[in-house]
Formats: sequence, structure tokens, C-alpha cells
Amino acid sequence: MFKKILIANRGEIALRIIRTCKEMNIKTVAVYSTADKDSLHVRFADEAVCIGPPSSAESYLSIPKIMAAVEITNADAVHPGYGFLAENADFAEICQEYGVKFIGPSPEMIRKMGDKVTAKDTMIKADVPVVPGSDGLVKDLKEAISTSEDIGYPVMIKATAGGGGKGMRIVRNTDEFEKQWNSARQEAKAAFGNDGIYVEKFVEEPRHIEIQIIGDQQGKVIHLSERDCSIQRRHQKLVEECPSPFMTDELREKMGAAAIKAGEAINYEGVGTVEFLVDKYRNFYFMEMNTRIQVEHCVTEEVIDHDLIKEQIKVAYGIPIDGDSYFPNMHAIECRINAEDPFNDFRPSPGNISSFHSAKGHGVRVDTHVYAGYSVPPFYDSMIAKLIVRAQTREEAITKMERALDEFIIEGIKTTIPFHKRLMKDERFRTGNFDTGFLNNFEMGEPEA
Ligand code: MV4
Repeated sequence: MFKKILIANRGEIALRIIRTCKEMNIKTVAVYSTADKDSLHVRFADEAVCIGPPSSAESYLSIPKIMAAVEITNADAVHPGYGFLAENADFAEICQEYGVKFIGPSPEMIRKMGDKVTAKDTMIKADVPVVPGSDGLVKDLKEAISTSEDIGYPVMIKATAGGGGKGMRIVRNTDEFEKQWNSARQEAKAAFGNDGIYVEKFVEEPRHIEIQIIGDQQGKVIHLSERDCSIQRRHQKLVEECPSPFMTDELREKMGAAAIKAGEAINYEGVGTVEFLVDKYRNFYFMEMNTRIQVEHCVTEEVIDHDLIKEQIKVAYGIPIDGDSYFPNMHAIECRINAEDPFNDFRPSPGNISSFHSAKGHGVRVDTHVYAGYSVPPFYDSMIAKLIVRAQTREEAITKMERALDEFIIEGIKTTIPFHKRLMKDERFRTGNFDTGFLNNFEMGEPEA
């Protein structure tokens, strides 16, 4: 097994990875920016290396600094977590050149799935359903319009380098095409330095349902059922659950098989997620593939009762998967607790946490790097904790989540806890009757006295 893993990340995921390494008798190296010196990931790692000032570009995103930390600590593997360098093919390639194992798929695979047109084309060849649309990139406005008139409005124009909704526009008719085309291209150029655009039929009121897969170096791919991530705000997920309240045994069978085909087609190694759009008739379409461990992996862990980071490290070392695809018979829900003010347009609320009491009890899990007295720095993602519950049924999971949210106390900063309390009481949420547009007209009301 690996002797020492350097964790090229911060926050709860860095701590999450350290915990599994300890249970596997693997030494750990934390890296940290000066803003993170008091974070628990630094305290609980066997060694810690300061890699720079607060700015991500000069710390967690700096490949030379991470590689220097690998060199001086003699780590034999790097775990990238999520975000930062997790889907940076150049970083995976540099690790390979230095003879240190990047815990994740090959640089080629990351590159292939990072370019959406290439990813979609790969899925078409693998017989995975995709949204009808242009054959690859459209070369100019004229071709974009004629393609759209063929598929029928409304359409969505998307950036091939896209992600997180950037460079994406709905177009409802030919008259408004030029305006949307120009603004999508400009946004894509600015965000990714790539203004390649493709066109798709717009899927109305879709759900976001993703399938967790894992592939080993021997070529076996299995799926670990789905997560419903439809509760999003401006492309930021706030709540995830497994199973999806919209799922049927038949649909899971079909989507699971499609996700396995997707993984097998590219000889996928590691944990990955195949994201689908699902329409109200339960047609499903490949959207993107994420080649990393995701924030919401915990809901899958809770229902399958396996440590996904451990499975990820094992396949990275070359150990074959033992086990089969999984069909859930428990229910798990995760609420992301962010340092944001839900009554004020989710404005970031960094600062000192004056008191912190975690929810506890049967079926309750909290993943966090923060504690009373900790100061949430303003430089990074605002997520400070994940509250995950598991129970026999969705109804019981919601009740347990309400109980857990009620006993979770965080003072000194604003958090998304009040949002989650209101969401759990919402009739549409409780009946599972929601799609990705759900939060567009969700009212927070007034704060409690
Ligand atoms: C779509 C779509 C409807 N039709 N594609 C949003 C992020 C990017 N990965 C893809 N996204 C969408 N693609 C077609 N053809 C609607 C969305 C979408 C969305 C998808 C998943 C979760 C939340 C969303 C919110 C708005 C739009």
C-alpha cells in the first residue's frame, strides 16, 4: 500500500481523506496556506507544509508549490480532493512524470471528460443516451441557427469548456439567437479561454440525477446507485440525497447500466460520477462526467455502508474491486452548511465562530474542519460543514434532519441552517415533487426573532 499520501486540498475534504488514511495506516501530509494554519486538517495530519499566502493561485492551485511539498516530504501519492487541482489534467500528468501516484484517473481521461463535446461524442459512441443536438461544435452563428431550427426551439447553447453553468444560454427563437450567441461566446472566452460552442435541445424542468461509479485497473466498473442533486441555487448544490425520490427500480437499472457503459468505454479508473438530466417522463440524458470524488459522496457512503475514499485509494494502488453494483435500501440526505446569509441572497459571511455545537445522535454524521473559536477565512469556498443523516425511509430521514438542524448551533457568523430548516418543511420537498428550478421561486421569509 502507499506509505505516505499528500493531500492537495483544504477544509472538510482534506480532513475526510486524513481520517481514512489513518484507518489504512498510511502517513499523511497536509498542505496549507497561511490563512489555514488553524484548520483541523493541519492539526490532524502527520506532517504539514505551508505552501503560500491565502490566495488560491499562490497556494492550493500552485502546481510548483505542491510538487515541492511532495518532494520534501517524500510522499508516494497525492490525493487532490475536489475543486482546486482535482480535474487538472496537467497536474495529473506532472505527478505521473515525477513518479508519484495521482489518486484519480489518467490525464487523458480527465482531458477527455473536461471537454464537453469530446465527452458527449464519447458517450454517443458508447451508446449512452445524450440530449439531441449539434454534431459536435457549431462553426458559426449561421450553422447554430440552422441546427436549432432543425432540432426545434427552445435550445440551449453551451460552451465545450463549460461547467457550473458558465457560457450556457437558453434560446427560444431565431430572433434572439445572435444576442445569446455573442454573450455565451464572450463568457466562455473570458472564463476558459475557449469559445467553442455546441447546441442542444432544451430539456424542460429536468432533475439532476447522478450515478456514482468506480472502476479498477483491471477493467471492472460498477455503479453505487444514484444521488438526486436537483436542489441547487445558481449551480451550487445545497442538498443531495440517495435514493432519488423520483427513482424507480427500472430507471435505476437503466441509468446504472448506462453509467457502467460510460465508464467501461473509457476504461475508467477511480471513483467518478456520471451526471444525467432526467425529464418528467423519466427519459435520461448524459450531461457530464466528473472525474473526482464529489462533495456529496457521503450520502452514497451512508446507504452502501462503505468508505469511498478507501475504495478510491485501493483502486489507485491497483487492488481490484470486490463487490457488485448496489441498490439502496436506506435513505440518506446531506445538507451543505455554508457561511452565507440565506436571508440576504446567500451573501458570504466569513468571520469568527463564537460558539459551535454539532448535531449528534443515531444516524447523524457531520463532516467539518471548523470548531468554536475558528475563523472562517474569506478566501475560499463558503462550505463549513456537511450534515448527513440516514434512516430507513425518506420520511424518517427528513424528520431526523429536522431534529439535527434544530440542535446544530453555530454563532458568530450567518449560516445556511435556517434555509435547510425551511426547506425540510416545504410541501414540494417533502413529497419529492421538485426539479432543478425549485429554488428559483423559493421564499425564505423573515428570520426568526
Ligand atoms: C441543460 C439543461 C436543460 N437542457 N441542458 C446546468 C449546468 C450544466 N452542467 C448543464 N446544465 C443544464 N443543462 C439541456 N439540454 C438544464 C441545465 C440546468 C441544470 C442542470 C442540472 C442542475 C441544475 C441546473 C440548473 C439550471 C440549468
